[in-house]
Amino acid sequence: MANVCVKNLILELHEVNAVKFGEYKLKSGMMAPIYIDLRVLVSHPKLMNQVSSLIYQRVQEKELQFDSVCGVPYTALPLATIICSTNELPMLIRRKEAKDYGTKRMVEGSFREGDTCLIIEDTVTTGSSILETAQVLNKEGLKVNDAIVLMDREQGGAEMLDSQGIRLHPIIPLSKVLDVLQTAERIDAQTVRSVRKFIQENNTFSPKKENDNSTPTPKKQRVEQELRLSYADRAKLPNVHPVASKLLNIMEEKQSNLCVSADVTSSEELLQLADRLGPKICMLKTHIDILEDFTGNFCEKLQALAEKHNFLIFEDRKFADIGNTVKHQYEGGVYRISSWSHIVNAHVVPGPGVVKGLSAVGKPLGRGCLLVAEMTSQGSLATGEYTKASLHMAEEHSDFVIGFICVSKISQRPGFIHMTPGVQMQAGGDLLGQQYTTPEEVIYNKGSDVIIVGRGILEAPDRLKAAESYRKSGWDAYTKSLNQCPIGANGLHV
Ligand code: S5P
Repeated sequence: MANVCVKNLILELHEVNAVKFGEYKLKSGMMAPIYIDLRVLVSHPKLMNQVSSLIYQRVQEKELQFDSVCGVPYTALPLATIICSTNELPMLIRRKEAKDYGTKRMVEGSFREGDTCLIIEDTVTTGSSILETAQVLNKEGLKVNDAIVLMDREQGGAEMLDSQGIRLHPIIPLSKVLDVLQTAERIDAQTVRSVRKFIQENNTFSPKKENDNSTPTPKKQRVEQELRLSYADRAKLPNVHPVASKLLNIMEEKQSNLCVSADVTSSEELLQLADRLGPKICMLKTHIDILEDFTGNFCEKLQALAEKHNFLIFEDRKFADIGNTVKHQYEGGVYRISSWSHIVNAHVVPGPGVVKGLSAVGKPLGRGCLLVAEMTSQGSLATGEYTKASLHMAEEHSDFVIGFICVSKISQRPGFIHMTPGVQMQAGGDLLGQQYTTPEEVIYNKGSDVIIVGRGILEAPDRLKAAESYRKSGWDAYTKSLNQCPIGANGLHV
């Protein structure tokens, strides 16, 4: 195929309304000044050929190595077909119908375990459609190292995919579209400004610059806008820790991102609480050392309730000593925490030794650990550089660390879980420095995953009713943040 001029292609895409400007209402109700819909391409064979040719040019320029090609359904499917047919490349088709899981193959075509597959996509916003396709291919034993996309809305998709080990090769960045159309006087400066502003304000992933070890700065508005992957999708990611994956699946299944902080001092009361609130929660948090009547068989009973109601147990021990000491504290003593608690947490103040010590005990048992990256108490010193250090430590030990105790989302890795305490229905505090935020603020605005609620439930006249109302509030905030997604499940933008 002949070389394709990108500038002319942009003008033609604009002519056929594949790129439109105006006021477009997103599913969320939010208004957007641009609409990209490459589905119309199928009605313009010349353009189909040009786009396919451009994509293949990029494959050659980048000298990409792969065994087969897969287009993200549906828009990129015909593009992949043309490319593969013209250049005699083997193609794979990813099935989209979820109901076929388990009964039919999810990937059609011939391949061998360990083969590499190149993904082709028409438009990228968050990168979630490419990731979803990569996950399906991974499940079948295929590797995905590269993805080529025609249009990149430059809203963070490339960075998100990079964090999952997929290199994105965009052909036309949105800024180029704006430049070409403005130069050709198809759009005016005001339109360009408003699209740029919209794109900037709706970036879905904070890019980390090279040599920049800083914590990605949480956006002032909604941090949760960044990834918008569902708990279920995150559970399926290839490099997510099994405990994180289990938790994410429980959350999705029980429609609960509520962790109850069972800060009571009697074993009997704690067990009753676990049994009663069990159906409402994804996790139960304990402070085992505040029990006045602890006995060994308490833990067995608690474990049985965790099984019965399908929740995880998190002992909020906040280990903070040298590796050798925490190893003993975790494994031995009266409480034998590692034998019953799925998750523990640690302060990062001692340095990486604390994680290594805990990991030596917890990893062989399949346990997970949260790092205390921030605290909710007034005057907390866990801020700035300290928080950054915890992020770094988590990344270095992601075979044991599953996430953070934090005030808001601090990591872009979808495999890490953010858990936030200091939650009540009304913002405020207690007399000892605790600061409270609402479930909506924590999940929707701050981008956290799990709300940890103690006295908001424990001091309510009806604990079950209170737990249900926190569960609902946390879950509604989560579903609202998913629905805000300006990209549909099929990669389209309204
Ligand atoms: O920064 C933190 C970290 C934790 S784990 N702030 C907290 O409040 N916590 C714990 O969350 C705290 O130890 C307590 O068990 C729970 C909050 O309880 P509440 O009664 O204030 O909701």
